[in-house]
Amino acid sequence: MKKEVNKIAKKSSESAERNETWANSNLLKKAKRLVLDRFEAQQPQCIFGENGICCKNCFSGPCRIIPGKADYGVCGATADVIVARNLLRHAGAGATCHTDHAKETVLALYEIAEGRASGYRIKDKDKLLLFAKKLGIKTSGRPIKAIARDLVYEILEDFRRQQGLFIKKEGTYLNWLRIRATKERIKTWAKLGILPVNADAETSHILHQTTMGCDADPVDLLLSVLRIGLVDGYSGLTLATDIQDIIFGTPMPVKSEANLGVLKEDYVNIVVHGHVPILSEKIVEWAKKLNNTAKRVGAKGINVVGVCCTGIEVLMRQGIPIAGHVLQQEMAIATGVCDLMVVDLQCIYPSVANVAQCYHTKIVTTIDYVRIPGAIHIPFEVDKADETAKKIVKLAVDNFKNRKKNKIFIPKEKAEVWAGFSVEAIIEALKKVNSKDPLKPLVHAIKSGDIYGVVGIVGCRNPKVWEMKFHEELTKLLIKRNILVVGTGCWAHAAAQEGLLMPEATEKYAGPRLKKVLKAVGQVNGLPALPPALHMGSCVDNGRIGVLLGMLADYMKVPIPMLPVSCSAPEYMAEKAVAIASFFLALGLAVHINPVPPVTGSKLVTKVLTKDLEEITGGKVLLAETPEKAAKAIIAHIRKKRKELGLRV
Ligand code: BF8
Repeated sequence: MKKEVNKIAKKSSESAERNETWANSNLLKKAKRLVLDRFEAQQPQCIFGENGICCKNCFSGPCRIIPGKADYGVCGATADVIVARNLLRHAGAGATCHTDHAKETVLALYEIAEGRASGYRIKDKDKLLLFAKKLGIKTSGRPIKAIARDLVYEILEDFRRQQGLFIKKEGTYLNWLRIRATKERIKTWAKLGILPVNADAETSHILHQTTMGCDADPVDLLLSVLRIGLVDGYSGLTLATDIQDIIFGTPMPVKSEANLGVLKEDYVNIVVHGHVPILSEKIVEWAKKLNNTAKRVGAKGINVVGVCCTGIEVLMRQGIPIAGHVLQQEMAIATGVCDLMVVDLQCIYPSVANVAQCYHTKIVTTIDYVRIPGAIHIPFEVDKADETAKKIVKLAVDNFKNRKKNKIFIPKEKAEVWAGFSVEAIIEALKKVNSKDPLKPLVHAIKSGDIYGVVGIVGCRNPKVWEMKFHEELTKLLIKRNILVVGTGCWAHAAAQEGLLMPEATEKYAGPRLKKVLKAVGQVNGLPALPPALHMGSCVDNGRIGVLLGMLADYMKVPIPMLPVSCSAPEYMAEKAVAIASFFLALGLAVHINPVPPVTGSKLVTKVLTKDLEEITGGKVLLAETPEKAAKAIIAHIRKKRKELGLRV
């Protein structure tokens, strides 16, 4: 075993020197390789866990399935049951991250509507009115805040509706799904009996369903995975994005920079990290207001940069530079110039507080249920947003003097990034080509094969596969084959750092036909070309991908599963990614997932996900462990779809 660990350690340290784009070897040498070292210390990882055949749901266990020796857990659960139950729990946990996020944003809108959150306004009134009308709320002649309050009531119904929950009632399901999903998909989900009724009840229900002695039917458990996917898709992702757009504005294309090189030695550096823009938007605002205060302590000003999805939120709407993806969060501290890292929720390594102890960095937690020993906790509430943000920014300024000069090393790497490609931004860009019928040129390009297909690449960066540069290589392979890539989350950090999210990348990497389209659309929009990979936002912005696909399907008058499109989460790590993948599978997409998800311990679950599901929702899981194999599988799927639609292959 020791030999094996050494082999992996050697392989990874060689890779660390190879992959300089984000893992600067000098920085890693100085900081002892952080997450990569901890990953190596965990080798070899548990094979039962990797195959999904470990059950810890009761205390007769933990049980694990050893084919031919122990085919059943103590209670008699088979590998199929254990794998399906585990998958459902992962999806449920992931969905709660997004539904909590969405609900807190909705409650912030409520406080704004009630006049108790004076630091915020409703920026996208048109979007608010659009959804209000769709939900049958009277809008004409009413103050915007009154309409917002009624909208919140309708949304909260999706978190408290009881009717139809246990006694089936036809036509009772999530309001947000009703107004955001296509009619065809709703019909399909209704037939399958998976339309969710109440987001919170559904996610708590699956804890019960998967407990010892409840559901022992793997197929039924997998149907629940799809239901949770819909909870995630509509009461999590799409809802969070829509309400954030209402409060902070719908993103439009914006240029900025990406990678650790965005940190500046002579500025007070504040890193915003986590997922929720409610806090980070205020930090950005107060950093501007207190810029002169920073000058009084000898800095040139205040430099706010982002990590993970909070970083992306403020990039999308404010053009704030992004310092890095999930694996770079500690590296930002190890530069020695991070004066303060303020975090909200999700994907925050507890280790940031340990790393900060080696430097002068202050870590500030802000959410009641996200605490880290060693961090300063400053509770953030929307009604006191301004005073809290001001306090946090001042703390950073005061800490500038504590820098340890001999510990400073900022990697030079950084790249230009274009972000802000919301669905509305894409439509606006297309309107410059055809103002009356903006989707027409896009659909025409898809039909003619100039755009061979559209692929969403999403999700995390995973230390298991980081040396492959899976995100970057897969993106390059697809755009070379004239496939337009859209994406979100840590993919966007990786793609940006590789220089794939800027107009110049089109000339360098796109296939000739895609290049022609992107240049044409870019040039009427004042750019040499649109980037070949469009940054659609943070992980919750995967809802934008769902909306875009729905619009394309409606325009082409075909169900979503018939579109020449696909998705990939090539380095997924978080349970949230399982929930997102479940949403995409319910939408009817072929979803490439890597590393291989913990389902291979069950032949039945693996078969349902990779084959049978295609007959059920139209979706299926694609397994491929290298960028080349993934590109091949995705392109084959798109070719099949084009053939079925009678398009050129
Ligand atoms: O929600 S992509 S590592 S940062 S989970 Fe986390 Fe994964 Fe990054 Fe944002 Ni998404």
